[in-house]
Amino acid sequence: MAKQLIFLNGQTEMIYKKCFIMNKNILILALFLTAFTAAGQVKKKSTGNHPNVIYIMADDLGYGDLSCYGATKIHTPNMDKLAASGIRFTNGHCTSATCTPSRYALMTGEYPWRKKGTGILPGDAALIIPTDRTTLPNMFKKAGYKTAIVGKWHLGLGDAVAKDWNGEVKPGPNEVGFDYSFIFPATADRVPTVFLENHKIVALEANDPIAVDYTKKIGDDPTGKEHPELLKLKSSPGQGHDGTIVNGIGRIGYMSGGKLARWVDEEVSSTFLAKAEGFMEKNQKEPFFLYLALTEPHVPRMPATRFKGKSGLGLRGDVILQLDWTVGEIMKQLKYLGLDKNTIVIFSSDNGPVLDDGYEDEAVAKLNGHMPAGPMRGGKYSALEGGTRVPFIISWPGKIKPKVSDALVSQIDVLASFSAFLKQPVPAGDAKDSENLIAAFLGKSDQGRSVYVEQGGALAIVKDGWKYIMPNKGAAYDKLVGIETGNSLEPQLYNLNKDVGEKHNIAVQHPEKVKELDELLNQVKEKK
Ligand code: NG6
Ligand code: CA
Repeated sequence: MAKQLIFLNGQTEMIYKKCFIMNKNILILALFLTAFTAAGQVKKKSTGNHPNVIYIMADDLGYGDLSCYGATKIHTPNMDKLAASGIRFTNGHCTSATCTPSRYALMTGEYPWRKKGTGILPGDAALIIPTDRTTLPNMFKKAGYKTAIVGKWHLGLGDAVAKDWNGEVKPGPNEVGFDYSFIFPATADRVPTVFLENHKIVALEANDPIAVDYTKKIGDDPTGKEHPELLKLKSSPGQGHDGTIVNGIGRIGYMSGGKLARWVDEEVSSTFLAKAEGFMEKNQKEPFFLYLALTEPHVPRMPATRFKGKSGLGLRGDVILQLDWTVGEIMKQLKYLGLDKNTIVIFSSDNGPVLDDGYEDEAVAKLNGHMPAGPMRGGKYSALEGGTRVPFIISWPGKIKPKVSDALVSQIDVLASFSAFLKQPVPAGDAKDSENLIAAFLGKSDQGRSVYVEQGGALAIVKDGWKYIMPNKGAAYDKLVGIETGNSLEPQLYNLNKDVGEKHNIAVQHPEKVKELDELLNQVKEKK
């Protein structure tokens, strides 16, 4: 529909919306008549028992990055509105302090550290989600939902690293339960920098095939290493973002060909938005589950031109404004389609924040006192709270009473919670770490998990507010990214109820607690 006009300019957008509202009654009447003349083909809108569910995942957004979570140097009105209309969790978590493992847990309901090969994947990795097990999307599908992923995937594609990117690239999201997929394979800073729609690279020309390599340079494209003068965003020294240059940005890895198919970073976000809006519109008459995996504020931070310079905090702040705007557009689309009262929107982030993650984009220099992790210590890559405690918001207007909840909840619990809600039993052995927290998710209870394992470099376990980080080798401070990792050869014990900033390691004072939590962590690890 004409909704695509939204990207022309603000004025066109306004005009379009006014026309839409004026014509809405006529439209409703027409839809009503069409529905009843096409007897037998009438599809039911989602109902209270089967509301639509949109899960929006930000990439590397920290606990303190939104104004509804206390940020004062950046203003995120759309996120604030979402939080004010639903539950804002103060103790909401991803499982891991990086992307692939967190997303693995969201999809499978299983702690990622149980399985080898669930660390940050290169862009040519094979699919790591099993295709014969219960997943979040195939559970929704079984319950009669239309399912889609739009955005970042980062869980591998195909059966092997060596694959032909020019044919059907599978198995992937469609094989683990998504009816529709529009994705990029890994991260915005990794090749191949292309979109895939249901197995196929978008806009790939037969006479310009794509090849991808993570071991050596291929093709004639300049690399960031050989030609730093060609870069519009400089790579940070020593972080490896100096492979093939695409759109003036050096990437991790090398690619050749597919010139027309390569994305323009400034358009990635609006492309995902358009695809998400299209899916919502097309499936407005049946319940749908949409996993919208946005790329902000992951590197390379390169927003649409109209957001550049808007935050005053450099490009990292600018892409957070773009993220906020995008969420606002999703909410508007729900309203236009008349689905706002019947859609649960969940918003969270796949790991904590990082400033310098590979590019010299002034994230550090222009921070201006902003605290991406809020009061938490650590960030991305860290076993400290900043690694996994992230924004976590659930809204369902009319059904959920707005509030702030301190319940300990995790993305890993979405699968068991919604399978209980939709009465879709999970076969024994599947989703074994996922807990049914639907009462907490819908605001009927303040009781979350009592035990939870967090993954940075080290594993940590939280029980009733006590947190134990097991001894782990490795630097306590990652100099490249400027983040405390939580690694220490000594056991660490924190009382999060009194010390959310993990300032006081009280392991020496409480040896019995250390022992109890160490044993408990081992028990969880051994759970069959
Ligand atoms: C790291 C990259 C970082 C980022 C991250 C993945 C280096 C030195 N750093 O390995 O730039 O791409 O992987 O981020 O290569 S994540 O959010 O997808 O986990
Ligand atoms: Ca991430």
